[in-house]
Amino acid sequence: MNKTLSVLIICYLFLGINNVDAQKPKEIKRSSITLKHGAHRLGKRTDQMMETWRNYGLGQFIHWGIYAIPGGQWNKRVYPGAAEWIRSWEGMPKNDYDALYKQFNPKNFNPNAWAKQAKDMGANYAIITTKHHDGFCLWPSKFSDYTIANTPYEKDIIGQLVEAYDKQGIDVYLYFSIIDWNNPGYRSSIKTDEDRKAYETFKTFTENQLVELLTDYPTIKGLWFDGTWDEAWKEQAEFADSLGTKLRTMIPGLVIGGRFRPDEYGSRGFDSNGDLIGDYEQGWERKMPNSIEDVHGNDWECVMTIPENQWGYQSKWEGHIKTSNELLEMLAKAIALDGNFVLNFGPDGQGNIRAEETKIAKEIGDWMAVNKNAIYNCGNVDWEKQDWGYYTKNRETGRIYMIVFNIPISNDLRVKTSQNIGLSNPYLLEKPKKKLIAKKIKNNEFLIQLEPSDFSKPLVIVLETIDNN
Ligand code: FHN
Repeated sequence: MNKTLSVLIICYLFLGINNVDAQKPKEIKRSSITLKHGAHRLGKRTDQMMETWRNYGLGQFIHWGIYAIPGGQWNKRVYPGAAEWIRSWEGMPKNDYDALYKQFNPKNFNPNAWAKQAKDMGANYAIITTKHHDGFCLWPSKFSDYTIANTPYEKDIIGQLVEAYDKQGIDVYLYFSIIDWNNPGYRSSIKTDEDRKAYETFKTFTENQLVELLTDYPTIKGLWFDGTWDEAWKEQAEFADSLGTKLRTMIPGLVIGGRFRPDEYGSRGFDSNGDLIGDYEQGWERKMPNSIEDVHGNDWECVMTIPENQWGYQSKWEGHIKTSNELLEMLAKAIALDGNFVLNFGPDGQGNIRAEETKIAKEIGDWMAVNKNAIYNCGNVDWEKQDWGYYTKNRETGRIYMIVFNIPISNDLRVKTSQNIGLSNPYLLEKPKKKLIAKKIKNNEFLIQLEPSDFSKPLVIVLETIDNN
């Protein structure tokens, strides 16, 4: 390493530039630092598995664990945070939480019904929590006693879910929290030699559990990592990198997002050069990009809750609860910006999916049944965005869709195509025989004229384009 580079790196570390926000690409010129554990690839993965991932469109997230038993409340007090974090609250005695598994016996758990509901909603993939930050394992891990095997329920939940979702043709991704409040070797930071020794045992445990998951559930398509923000984990660039390589050899094509491993300066998501680590950007949690520029040409996924911030079961949903139309708009936006959209479900301690979630799944599913062609296999169109909604384009056929959320009072929807691209025969996806008129008002500008109608769900208009170039 030359002198200038060392000085640069020292400034970099001292000024804390690499801590700005590990989940955001930094505006640093490419290749400013040579990294051993940074991005191993620039640009998107082009293999079949990743093509499949890119074309999923809609996914389902499931947060389930023993936190579903208190459901965000203890001793009649409501925990103000996300229900799956209740153990971290002063109002929740740790011993009480850690004994909850002895009651876990979800009599109504029906993996086939869950998978069918996801299928009917239109989900092509599902991300399922195997272990959240509390360390409780929904599979009978050989490396921990804090597992489903030691509950009154006993049976392997992950195994049943993988089987049921596989049967429905929904690809399964396993959520795994690196943070594990139950493991004695776990540390959030390493301050002493003793911590370091303990953390070494934790690393071995983590590796064992991950290898176990891929061995026991070989049909899964990827791992979804969480809880990687600890200082202790951010020091594990070399270990995490080699573990990632090992896991990828076990299941070729395995998809792992950008949250898993840090680079040698502790940057996660994006390395210290601003390049994406992993297969896709995982930072869009309960938020969405606004424009295609925001996603920097990377694959990405938005994970979204129905209430403001509840992933695990919270018996008392408070604040704004999103409607299916709001969620459909997020889905359309995600597709229009080349991403996937994943909607979270938090079943209760008995294994029931709550009525509000079932209603939303049904409403989304009803819309998807008619309009899925505008979602699956679709991505961005580089035409100027209009206020009525979002364009999407089928990556194979090139067919363009307009997903309309706002109809102007004139009932005319403006379409500005790219240079010398004309339009013919637009039609509503739900009524293909009913042709709409595309009135040309300028070279690349058209008004699609709708008839006044009741409008309670987003409309999809199919566009046929004519290339006059
Ligand atoms: O702390 C978790 C949270 O409980 C939830 O699992 C979400 C899902 O993306 N991830 C973490 C926060 O980033």
